[in-house]
Amino acid sequence: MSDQASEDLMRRAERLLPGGVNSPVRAFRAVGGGPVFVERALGSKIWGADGRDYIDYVGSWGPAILGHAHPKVVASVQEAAARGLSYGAPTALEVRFAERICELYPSIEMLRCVSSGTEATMSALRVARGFTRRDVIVKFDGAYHGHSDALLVKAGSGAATFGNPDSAGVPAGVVENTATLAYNDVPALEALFRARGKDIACVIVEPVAGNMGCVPPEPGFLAAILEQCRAHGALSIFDEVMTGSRLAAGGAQARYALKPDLTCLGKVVGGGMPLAVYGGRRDVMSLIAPLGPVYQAGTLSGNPLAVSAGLTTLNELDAAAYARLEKVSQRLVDGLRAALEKTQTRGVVQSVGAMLTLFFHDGPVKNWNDAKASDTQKFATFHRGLLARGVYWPPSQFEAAFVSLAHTDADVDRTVEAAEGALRA
Ligand code: KE4
Repeated sequence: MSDQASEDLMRRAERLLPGGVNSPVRAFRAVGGGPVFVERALGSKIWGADGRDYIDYVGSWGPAILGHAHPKVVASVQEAAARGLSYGAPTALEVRFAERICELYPSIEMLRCVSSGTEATMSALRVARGFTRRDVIVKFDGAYHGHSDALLVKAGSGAATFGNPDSAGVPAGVVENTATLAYNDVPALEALFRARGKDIACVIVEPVAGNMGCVPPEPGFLAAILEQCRAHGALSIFDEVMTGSRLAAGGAQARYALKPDLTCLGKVVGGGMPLAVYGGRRDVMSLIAPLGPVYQAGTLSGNPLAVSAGLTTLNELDAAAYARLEKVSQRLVDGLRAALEKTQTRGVVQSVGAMLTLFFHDGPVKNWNDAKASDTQKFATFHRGLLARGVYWPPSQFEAAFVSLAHTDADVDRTVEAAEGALRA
């Protein structure tokens, strides 16, 4: 069923925006067909340019955990806007926000607000290199930490590989100190530290991977990262831009009872507005200007509207909210697994809390090598089938789907019915 209004908008957009979008994944290139141009959203729904509504599992890629346009969040932004949109000066709001984050994340003793997850991870890497006076950074294949140069490296194979740029415009010199390893591969991590431990500034990890699809950490994997970093004088960085305050009030680190040296947050903590955070050990964060020699700055950092949206969102996320998220997410996971079974489809559903992925793969998917063996054509057909049945699913096999507090049991049951139909197509 074509959405003529979106198609018309896409033709205009493509003349002026690369691929017609302001972020690549939105172009639907991985699933074919044109994107839905969204007119508005409320609760668990979005409305396309042609007026059709969809049950939404993108949720702005994670921020919309309360559901879209939550009245308290909207009101808080409106009230803040009436007092001025941005001052470029400190505010009491930012102090309250910082106090709230430190309450929720005991590993964060000091933090800095920025405007995107990319800025948060880029800045965390810089302060880790400044603190350790070392250059090598370690990431995992299939993980995405935003688009700063040092993190755009091609996936390796097997043992550690030192980065080949994974984007044009990134000089080899910028990524020569970026090592990549397979996610969940503790022996390879230990081998890299044996070989290069004294050169490693930090290890950055998605504590639950979401950017290769949802891949949980194997038991002991995250603890091994903290242990290796501690033993070799490197810093552990949990990139919780996606998992933070989604998997628990205190993020994946609370769920797995771990304390990284640095943490990056975004998405949920900004409630849908441009707000992200990096923070952690006081002795590390004290190196950030104007206190210390590591420079980082931002015109709109800690913007009062964004902080209002973030604070209001966090205030809604109490224990009952997380219990509900777990319950509704499990209903969806169980329903999708049943649909795979009923339609005798080769697939696996992997989830942690309110983030999940249906892989067209026998499973388990434990790393990027596993994930990229998924049947992406089958995923594309599945995605189009869901869309035609009124369900808006992340337009890539290598993304996580997000459940919000606004998703009802009826939404989930309708989604499972649509999935069964799409799987039979
Ligand atoms: P932003 O710069 O897009 O705010 O955050 C980058 C980032 C950092 N760390 C993690 C774990 C992330 O998931 C992200 C961004 N996530 C993607 C979705 N996979 C954002 C969607 C997009 O790129 O349009």
